[in-house]
Amino acid sequence: MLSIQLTRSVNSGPLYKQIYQALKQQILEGILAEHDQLPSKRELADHLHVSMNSVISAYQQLIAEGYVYTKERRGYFVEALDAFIAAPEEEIFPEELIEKRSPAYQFSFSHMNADASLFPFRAWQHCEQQALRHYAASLDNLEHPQGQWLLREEIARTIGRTRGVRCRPEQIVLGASTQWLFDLLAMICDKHALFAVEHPGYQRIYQQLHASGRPVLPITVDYKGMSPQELEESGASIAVVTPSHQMPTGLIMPVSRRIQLLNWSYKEEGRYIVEDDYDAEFKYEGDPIPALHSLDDLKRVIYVGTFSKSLLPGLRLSYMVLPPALLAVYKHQASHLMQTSSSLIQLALYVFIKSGEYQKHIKRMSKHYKTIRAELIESLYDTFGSSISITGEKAGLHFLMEINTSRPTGAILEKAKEYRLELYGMDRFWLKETAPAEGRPVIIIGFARLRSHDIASAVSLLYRCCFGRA
Ligand code: 76U
Repeated sequence: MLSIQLTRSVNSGPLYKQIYQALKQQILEGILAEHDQLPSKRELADHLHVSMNSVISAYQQLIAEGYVYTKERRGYFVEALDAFIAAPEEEIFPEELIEKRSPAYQFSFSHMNADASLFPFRAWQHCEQQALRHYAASLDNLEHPQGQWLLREEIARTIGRTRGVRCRPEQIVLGASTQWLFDLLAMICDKHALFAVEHPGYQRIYQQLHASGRPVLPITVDYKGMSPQELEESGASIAVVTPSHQMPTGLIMPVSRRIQLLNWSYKEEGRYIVEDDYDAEFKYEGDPIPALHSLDDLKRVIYVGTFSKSLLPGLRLSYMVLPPALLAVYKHQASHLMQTSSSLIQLALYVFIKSGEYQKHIKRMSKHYKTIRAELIESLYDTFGSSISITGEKAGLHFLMEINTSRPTGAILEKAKEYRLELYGMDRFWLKETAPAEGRPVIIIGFARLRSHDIASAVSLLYRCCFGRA
């Protein structure tokens, strides 16, 4: 008779599970050979002093998984299984794959944050409740591939009013990240079309487009934005730009360059400009500058927006506005792809915008970021004096700081790590293969998560990174 050890303690799990495990193990190890007959249910139950039900459940599970088969009126038999061709190895998980917890920074100058401590979570919760109360029934099926209609309608209204982007909800495609939307774009744009991206620029989009299998062309950003000459010579037909606040230089593209880029797109069929308007909600001096999309009468601009900066990166909600010609291609080639962002978040956001909470939040955050940014800049100049120059500070949640120090950027970033200061340099945005010329170090200063009372300490640490003992 089979040898099976059962443990009858609270923690050892149900008896049928133990019988099932033991038999499975013996089959896999070949202790029970193929076509061996197993004891009858009654025999095994008597032998193990367990109820028939425990044996029945164990046998049923083994049959369901295919370890055991039955023959009518003859009983239970071990299935014929191939032996594994590889011997089991001692389990060693590669050291480099073990996830380390990200360091606890003292202060953050990261450009990747928004300020969660000022987010109106109560109001958000209320909107989620409203969304559940009115739309819970719609959560039981897959939503439209482009996302919830109600939210698309609300976004179309909002960007019409705040960014001058005139579009219909039908043109909007929602997605869980800007990166994913670029994946979609790569799918629906002509296979031979080459993408041009800003250099320096946003690495993640560059890498994403690269992964779509075609060369991606980094085009120099001069003092007005992406160079139209270099773009024309590159042979690209889709140019990705950040006109409201160039990532990372912070430059606001003047209308002269906007017109030049639009004219570039009008010169040939199939040319498009992707306007990535990631942090346009925050503009500190004068009125907001309308999106490049608003100047485009020939429908060559694909507008991309995100709620990562205006609300929270953790919401994972972005969208793009497709010109009708590309929308037709999307419908034909990509609408089998399911929506990637959560319906519940979309519906909550719809209520959040509709009830006016969104605009209230943007207003409050603009005021807050404006103050933090002014205090930070003042503190930087007080501490560093004339050894720094700041650029790109007129909009968005970051600016650049060039430092007149002999210490290279790498050494500054190393020091920052040592002081648990989150800090990034321009190398992060370097897309061309040629190494950057060794000039003065330039670092990117994000201020979204800085608290007013931390500014002096954070700036003094930053000073030590640049000028303190090596
Ligand atoms: C986003 C640019 C240029 C879009 C961005 C960002 O997926 O909607 C930066 C880094 O949150 P998503 O992307 C928004 N376009 O810089 C946001 N930047 C990233 C998160 F902050 C990371 O990796 O340097």
